[in-house]
Amino acid sequence: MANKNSNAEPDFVYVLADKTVKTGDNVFLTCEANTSNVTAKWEKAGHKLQCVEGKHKLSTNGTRFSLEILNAKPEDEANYTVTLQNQSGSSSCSATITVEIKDWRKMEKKQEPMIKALKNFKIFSGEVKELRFLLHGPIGAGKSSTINTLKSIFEGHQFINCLTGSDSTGTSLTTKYEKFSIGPLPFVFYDVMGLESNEGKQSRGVRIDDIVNAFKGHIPDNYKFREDMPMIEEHRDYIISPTINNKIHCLVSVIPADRLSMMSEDVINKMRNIRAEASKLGIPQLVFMTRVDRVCELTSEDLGKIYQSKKIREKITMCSNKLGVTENCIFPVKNYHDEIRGNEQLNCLALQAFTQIVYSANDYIKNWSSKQKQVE
Ligand SMILES: Nc1nc2c(ncn2[C@@H]2O[C@H](COP(=O)(O)OP(=O)(O)O)[C@@H](O)[C@H]2O)c(=O)[nH]1
Ligand SMILES: [Mg+2]
Repeated sequence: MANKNSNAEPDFVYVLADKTVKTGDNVFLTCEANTSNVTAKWEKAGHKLQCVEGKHKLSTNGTRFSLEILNAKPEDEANYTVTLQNQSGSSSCSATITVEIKDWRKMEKKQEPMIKALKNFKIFSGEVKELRFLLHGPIGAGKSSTINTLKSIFEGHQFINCLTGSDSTGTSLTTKYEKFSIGPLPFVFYDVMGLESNEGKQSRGVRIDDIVNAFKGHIPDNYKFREDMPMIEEHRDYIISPTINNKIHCLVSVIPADRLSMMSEDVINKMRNIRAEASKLGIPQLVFMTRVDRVCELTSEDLGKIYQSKKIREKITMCSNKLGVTENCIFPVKNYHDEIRGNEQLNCLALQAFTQIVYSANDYIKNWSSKQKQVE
């Protein structure tokens, strides 16, 4: 190389290359000049790079000029430029660093092991015929759709729109205490009438005292809830001495991700009150956050990337703050909605969430069992 040390105008032998890294990785940008008789100036997004100790490492080795960025963070994502200069002139090149967020939760990729585990699941106590889940949440949250999704996984066919309401319905479709089974599994769902709040009017939907009655096992199947009065002992169908088989074993709050920020105080307060009542009775509680495809393009295009999505993560944090639930109790799900075919990723998300509520309900049964033994 004749002009390596001469006063030639700087030029690049190798230019910087674009890099895509995960958070926490180190990134190495390097270029090679035609001469070592140059100084290198680095820029980030068009401004002089402010070197930070422990973050940036600049180095020169003969004709090689490098920048190392340690422990990449989303804020390191930018276009970086190096300008080589000497008395004969200058030359620049740029590269973009993209920082992907690491999966913040593990996504199960195979549905079969989860399906098998649920099919073989044995309830802790032989006295308990089935684990009973109560789904509650605002109208249009996706409660019926969630049941449809699980049914379609275990019953092998699609259940689009047979139970679900339309997006625009102003009032709830579900008014009965109706039981939904999931194939032959010992798990049943009750989908209680939506929690409504109609423009300034009082909140409607199932009364909190009736939800508590359901928790405790006083409400029979197919009871039609009334807004004006709760179920009372004097009612001919009131279950006076409920057994464990009449009670609710796990509460599932269903929250639509795309409407979270618009939910009224009224509905939120009602949900918080219901959760508080469940806590008093020792009933485990989890949250299904539905309609995730509506809030994140990345997720909508590839459900497998849901746990890399910043938007979904933000929604989970928002949901956690609003409802006062820890983030690890919130499960994002997407329901069958306009799909024609089954989708394994969609099933996996639903199955992960379902598995959690099954284990939580079973924990409730374990507690109940050990209390029974103490009494005996
Ligand atoms: N895009 C999308 N739409 C959904 C999802 N879950 C439910 N929906 C739609 O949201 C609307 C309300 O759902 P529905 O299950 O009837 O809500 P419910 O009132 O809580 O029972 C329906 O049009 C569903 O098709 C989802 O995960 N993604
Ligand atoms: Mg419904």
